[in-house]
Amino acid sequence: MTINELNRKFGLRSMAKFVEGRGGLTKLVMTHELGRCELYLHGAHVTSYVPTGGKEVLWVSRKSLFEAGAPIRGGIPVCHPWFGPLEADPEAPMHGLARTSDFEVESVESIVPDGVSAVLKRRFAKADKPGRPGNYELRVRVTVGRSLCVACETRNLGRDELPLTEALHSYFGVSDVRKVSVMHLSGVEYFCKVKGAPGVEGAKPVTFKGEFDRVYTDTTVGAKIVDPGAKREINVSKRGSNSTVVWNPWTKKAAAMADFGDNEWPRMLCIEAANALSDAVRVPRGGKHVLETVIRAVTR
Ligand code: TA6
Repeated sequence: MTINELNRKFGLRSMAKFVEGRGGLTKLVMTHELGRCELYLHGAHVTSYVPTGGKEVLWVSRKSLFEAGAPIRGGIPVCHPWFGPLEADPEAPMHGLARTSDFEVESVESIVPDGVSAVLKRRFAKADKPGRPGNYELRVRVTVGRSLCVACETRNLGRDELPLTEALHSYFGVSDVRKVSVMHLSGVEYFCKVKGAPGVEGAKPVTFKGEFDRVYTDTTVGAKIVDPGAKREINVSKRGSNSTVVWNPWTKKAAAMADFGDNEWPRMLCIEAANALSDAVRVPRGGKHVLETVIRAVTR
C-alpha cells in the first residue's frame, strides 16, 4: 500500500499519520496527549518514544541502516522467532526473521484510556530450511499513551509445537552508561555472554564498567534504569517474559559494528523483555503466546 492509501484507510486525523521515513521506508507517527511514538513497517520497529513534556526515551544509532534486508540499529527490534544465533542452522540470521521483514497494517485505533494503538502483522510460511521455525503469524501491537506498550503475539498455524525464543530488544538513551544503575535484578541467575559463564546477580543495583551482555533467566519483574545524569528513571515492565537481557557493547564491540558509531556506546543501554536460553517457549498447535513490554519514563 502507498502512504496515501495507508492514510486513507488507517490514518486517524492528528493521532496517526503515515509518512516517508529514513531510507524511504514507511513510518507511522502516533500522537496522544500524553506521548508520541514512531514505528516503521519494516520490522514492525519502534524507533522513537517521547512522553509529553519529556525527552526521547529510545536510542537509535546515527549510523543505522534503513533499508530492506537490514535491521535498524536501535529503537525496539523485534527478535523473533529466535534470539541470538539459531542452533539448528548456523547460517540463519542473528535474532530471527521479524526485524528484517516488512509488516502490513491490520488496524490503527484510539483506545480510551490506553492511547493510540496500531497492530502490524505478518504471516510466516512453512520454513524452507530444516530446523527453522515456520508456519506462524506474528502480530505486533504498539500503543502510546501514558506509557509505550509493545506486545508481540505469535499464533502457531502449524501441526506441530512451535519452538520460540524472542526479545523486544529495547535500546534506551542514557546520559552515560558508566553513571547509571539498573534495579530489580538482585539475586537473579544469569548467563554472562562476555565470560561465557553463569552467575547470580548480587544484592546491589547493576552498574557498568565494561562490555556487559547478560541473559537473566526465570525472572518476570522487569527492570528500572536510574539515570541521575538525565534526571530520569526508565521503568521497563513486561508480561509473558521470563528472561531479561541487559547489554552494552562498550568500546571494542561498538567499533566492530558498522552500524554503530564508535563513540556512541556511553549513550545507550539495552534492557530487553525476552524468552531465551532455558526460558524458551513452545507454542502448542493452534495456540498463541504474547510477549509484552511496557516502558515508562519518570523525571526525577
Ligand atoms: O541482546 C544482546 C545481544 O544478543 C548481544 O549479544 C549482541 O549480539 C546484540 O544482541 C546485538 O545483536 P545484533 O545482531 O543486533 O548486532
